[in-house]
Amino acid sequence: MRYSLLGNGKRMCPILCIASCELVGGDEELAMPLACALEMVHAMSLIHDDLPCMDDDDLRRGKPTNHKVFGECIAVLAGDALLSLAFEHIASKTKNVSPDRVVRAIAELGSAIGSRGVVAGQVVDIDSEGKEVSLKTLEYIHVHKTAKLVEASAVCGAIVGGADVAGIERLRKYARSIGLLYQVVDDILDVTKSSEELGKTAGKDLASDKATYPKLMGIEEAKKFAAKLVYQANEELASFDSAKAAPLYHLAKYIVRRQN
Ligand code: GRG
Repeated sequence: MRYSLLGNGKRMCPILCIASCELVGGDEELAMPLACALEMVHAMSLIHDDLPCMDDDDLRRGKPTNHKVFGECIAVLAGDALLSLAFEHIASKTKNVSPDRVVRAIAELGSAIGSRGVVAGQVVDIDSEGKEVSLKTLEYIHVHKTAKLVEASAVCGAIVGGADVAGIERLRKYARSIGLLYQVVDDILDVTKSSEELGKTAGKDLASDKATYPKLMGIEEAKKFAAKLVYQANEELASFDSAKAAPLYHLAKYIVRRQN
């Protein structure tokens, strides 16, 4: 559990959760247990995603994957225990937030990662392997597999920070856009990085089986789509105080400009 949770991840979900809480006027401490829980859920999803029965990856963040170090059984159980600890941590460590808000945040997270959220995205992703995938299906996969947890991060932060319904919904849409943006940029980087490595114009991802945005719409259209998602995300922030929203503007910018 420690091996995967305390590694050198970007901590995007916790940062988003705390920034959303602060944007709506809450203190960092209100959102900290939630922020930690989000990282636990993220870590467990990576452990399970890397297993031989799923993506069968040997490396994560430049280090051997959890099951390579501890074996498959312990990796499955470490993921299970992180998921369980996440909810225990929110319920037992959140302080100075009304029980109503804590329960709403728990419900939001539970629904975001379950059979209508992250798990649904993973099911469709696995089911699509080796098949021709439409743009609509690709978007379904990423909106669920990746963006749902990002969305829950912003929404949970906003709930414990005391946001009203309109504020929560704006942050939900902002987060959905940056969650999808993350994947579009990932797909673009796969192409551009492998092009650099191979010294040719078509990178390995264009040739591989995996459906990606550049493969389905072309690299230039994928870049335009990324720019549109940044614009949509920023539009949702427009009604908030711009100084308070600065971390969230920067987060969108960071995602679109990242190089790895
Ligand atoms: C969540 C209940 C539950 C089950 C998990 C295995 C699975 C079901 C879902 C897969 C989810 C998954 C791995 C989505 C991809 C998310 C994503 C963008 C990963 C990449 O994360 P990085 O590299 O993470 O940005 P770090 O933390 O290294 O910065």
